[in-house]
Amino acid sequence: MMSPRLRRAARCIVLLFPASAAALFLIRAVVTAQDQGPIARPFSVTARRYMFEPARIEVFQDDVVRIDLRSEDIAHSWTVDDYRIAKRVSPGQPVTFEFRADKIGTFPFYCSLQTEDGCRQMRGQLIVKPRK
Ligand SMILES: [Cu+2]
Repeated sequence: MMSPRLRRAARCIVLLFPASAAALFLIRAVVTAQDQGPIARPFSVTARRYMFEPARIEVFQDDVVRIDLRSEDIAHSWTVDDYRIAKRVSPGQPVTFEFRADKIGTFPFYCSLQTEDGCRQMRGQLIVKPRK
């Protein structure tokens, strides 16, 4: 944010030098762009006997990944060891969480709950690609 005094000074400069109005506009546009930070990447993930939907999540490095996780039947978890994430979800109680995808690579996710043997089959991949 510009302080009132700075804004007054800027207006004064604009009156004296009209060409600087364009320059000020550009500077403000650049500052605004920097303020916006990383892009949030939302995903709705459904867990059910015995799969995740989607089973493949692709993002770019440093994206902020937001997972809206829900279960359609029993309690499951969405676990990614390499990112130290283990989120448990119960039916009717969706959970939302975020993390920064700071490591490049292909990371398996799975259900770590042992309530039912079938949960061992619940697998997917988090793919974090390098930014170009
Ligand atoms: Cu499970």
